[in-house]
Amino acid sequence: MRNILVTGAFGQIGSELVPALQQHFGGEHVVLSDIRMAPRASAGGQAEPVFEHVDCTEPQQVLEAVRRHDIDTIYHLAALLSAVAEERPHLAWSINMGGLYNVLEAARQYRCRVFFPSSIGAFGPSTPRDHTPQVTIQRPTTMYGVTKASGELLCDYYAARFGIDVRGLRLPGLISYVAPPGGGTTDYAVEIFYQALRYKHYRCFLGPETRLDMMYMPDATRAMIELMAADSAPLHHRNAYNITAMSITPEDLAAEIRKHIPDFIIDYQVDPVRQAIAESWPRSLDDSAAREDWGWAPRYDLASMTADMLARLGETVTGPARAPKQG
Ligand code: AKB
Repeated sequence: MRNILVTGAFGQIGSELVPALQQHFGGEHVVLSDIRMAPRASAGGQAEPVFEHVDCTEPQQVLEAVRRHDIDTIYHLAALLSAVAEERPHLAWSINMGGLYNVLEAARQYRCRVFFPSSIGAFGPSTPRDHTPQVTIQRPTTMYGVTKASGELLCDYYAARFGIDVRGLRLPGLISYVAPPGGGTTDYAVEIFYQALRYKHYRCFLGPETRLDMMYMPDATRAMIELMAADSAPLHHRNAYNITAMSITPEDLAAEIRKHIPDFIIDYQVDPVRQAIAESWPRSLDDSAAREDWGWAPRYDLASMTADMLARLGETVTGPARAPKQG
């Protein structure tokens, strides 16, 4: 095998995808890249990961990283999330679309395979919101959504026109204990755990009944690796497959946390910008195409994700993990 390049390697997804890829393929085959500098080397005597400083909006930097490291697969994670993209739409276009274009061009020149993370944000208010089909109306009204829907089309174009093996997932909100998200509409579902453990109180920026799809990060990273490993013949959609694990509201999540922290309180101070974004997205996705074409199935539901998040975060946020709840 040759090597894998991960862009945005220090972001929310990269922080968990990189270790999963290193475990699968060996650390020497995974090249991390980010616009941020690599954290200082640990003194543990372990082999340091290979790192390249890459700004994806600079085509030469992307090409150079692919050439120097003999890359054959790119997981292109560098992107702005929905709320920050709404604040800075020009920058979002430049990073999300310009970055993707540069990665696809490098993939065309060096014959690489590409993974592209699309999102529930690729849908809009005219999309059916419940059990959103794999193939349906895509007229997003956010800049983030515009870049995700356009990104799906650009990936399809490179696949059809240049024969590049580009595959993608429409990811729901991702919940992780490793790295905090930054600037997303679904970030409440991560923040709530930190605040519950620290203060037993969380003020949520989405309304109590705002229903959105979510997924625990170990399921998401497994989905990315499994999709890229799948036989290409049965893949009918590629860019991009709907996947989901749970469709929940802030009230549902708070009630589940209360099973572990009974005096946890949630209240609400709705942010109109993020609320409007959430209301333009699906409430639940139909992921049957992913299940049929490449065997997708989530392993974590609301209960198992919440128990695991609290146990793992408990070690870092408030000292030793509390004993798992029985029954
Ligand atoms: C966001 O909230 O922007 C992301 C997403 C759903 O794509 N987590």
